[in-house]
Amino acid sequence: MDDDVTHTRPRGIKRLSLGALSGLLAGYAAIAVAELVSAAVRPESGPIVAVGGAAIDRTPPAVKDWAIRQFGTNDKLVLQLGILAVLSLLALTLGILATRWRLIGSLGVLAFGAAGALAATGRPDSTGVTDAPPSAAGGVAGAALLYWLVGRLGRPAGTSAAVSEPSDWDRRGFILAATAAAAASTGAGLVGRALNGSQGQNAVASRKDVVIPSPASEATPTPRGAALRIGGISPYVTPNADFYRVDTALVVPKVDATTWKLRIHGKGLDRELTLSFADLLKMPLIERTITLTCVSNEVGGPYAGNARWVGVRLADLLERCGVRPPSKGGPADQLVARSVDGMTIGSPVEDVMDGRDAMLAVGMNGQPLPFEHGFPVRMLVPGLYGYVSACKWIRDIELTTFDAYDPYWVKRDWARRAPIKTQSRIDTPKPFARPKAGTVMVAGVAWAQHRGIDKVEVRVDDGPWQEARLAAEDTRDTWRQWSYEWEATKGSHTLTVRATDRTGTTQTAERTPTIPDGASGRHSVVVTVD
Ligand SMILES: Nc1nc2c(c(=O)[nH]1)N[C@H]1C(S)=C(S)[C@@H](COP(=O)(O)O)O[C@H]1N2
Ligand SMILES: [Mo]
Repeated sequence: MDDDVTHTRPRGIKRLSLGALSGLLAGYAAIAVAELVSAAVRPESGPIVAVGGAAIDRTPPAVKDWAIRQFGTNDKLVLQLGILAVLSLLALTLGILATRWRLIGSLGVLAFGAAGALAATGRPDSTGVTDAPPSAAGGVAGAALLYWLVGRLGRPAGTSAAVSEPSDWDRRGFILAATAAAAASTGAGLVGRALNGSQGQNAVASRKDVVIPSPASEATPTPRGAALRIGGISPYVTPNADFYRVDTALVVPKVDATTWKLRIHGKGLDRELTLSFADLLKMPLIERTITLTCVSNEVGGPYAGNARWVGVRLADLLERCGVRPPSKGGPADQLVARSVDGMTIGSPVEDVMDGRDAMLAVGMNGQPLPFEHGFPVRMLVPGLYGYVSACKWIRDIELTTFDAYDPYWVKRDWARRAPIKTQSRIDTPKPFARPKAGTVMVAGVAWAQHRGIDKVEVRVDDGPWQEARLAAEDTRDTWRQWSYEWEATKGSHTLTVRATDRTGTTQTAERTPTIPDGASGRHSVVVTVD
């Protein structure tokens, strides 16, 4: 009866390809609709960011370290592209499935929407079920589209077409539907993008308006001779644009300083405190040069930077609330900082109040904090690795105990307490460099924050340790440059460096991994002298 129709209906490879295409379009629509809906919720609730964030939360430290090593700060881009690739593959497969079992294909899309919604609500920064709608709506839109598009292809071969069925395969109809779906998705996606982008505009405007008052207590001027002029050495002060960035945020939080609030609460306070950004700027500000270091830094790695920060002394604020350190009978030994993106970072109350320049920083190298580095306010505690001290985009400080609460990284097997280990790095020559025989300048930086660096030594091959020349010390919270003039002879040589801190402890040769409390060992560079 409808013989001529059935045989124009796509079969075999052609049917599967059209199914795959439908799947891809459905996936695309799902993500675009989710993006659009996330603009009404918050950008972080979108499925790619949510699934990516969930993946970051669950990545074992070894894999995370590997990813950071392989891709550096591009690790997040690689992750998002990876998620897109996997999603495309899944969508394509579901599309092919749907050419045979239309409902099952669609339900598959719906299931991935549900998975995205689950990932979004399970993030540490999640505001709860309100984070579910973007992925859920995306899933529904994708499922419906797949059902509809595959419907255009007609019934699979081998099933009998009902007489009432309209024309089985309407080629032009399919092309029209597919094109319309692609166009609508692109539109939804672009509108979503634009809306999500504009949410950050208030934050950008608020940052432009920030004027940081001059500090009541200025940093010691950098002593002459603290910054050596040697090619290839890390500059004494790291420019903001070159400052390393380590965080779990797939989307850099854009916080509006005019609506930002910080709450200080918890155990042992006489009074809680809620501060606005303007309140903070009215307090006496301190300016300090502090070297920040990441616990994930491998021996010789790049995750250390030195900047001039301006902020409020954290101890002043805590004292205003009546907080006492454990040594003065205070009941709280852990200060937990929370960020707008749900990060939790725990520091010892004792360290924060022992007289060091722990601060809530608002300025970095003469500018308001860059968004990447925690605008409007971040914490810093000289001498502690960033993951136990340097909460960016901070919004809440809770006084508690180490027994009562494990913050984000501690839940992931990193140490509860982590003072920075004494380390030194050879910046020049670079590994596998080919310097000419004669005098070669070997130089780099050494750090042991809050203890200070007293000595740096260099060894060539298995020779004796030779004392390097140390640049002038700024403070014990800052790194120190060093240099050593090496009379290089032809051949392959290994240069090794070690530092001694002011407690008299020399950097150990024993190699430990970054987890749980920072890498130890000595940095070596192999060069061939021509
Ligand atoms: N909100 C938030 N703050 C954070 C982190 C994070 O992932 N989220 N990472 C911490 C870590 S591990 C380090 S080393 C420092 C890095 O600060 P930077 O990116 O400004 O160099 O930020 C800390 N503060
Ligand atoms: Mo870190």
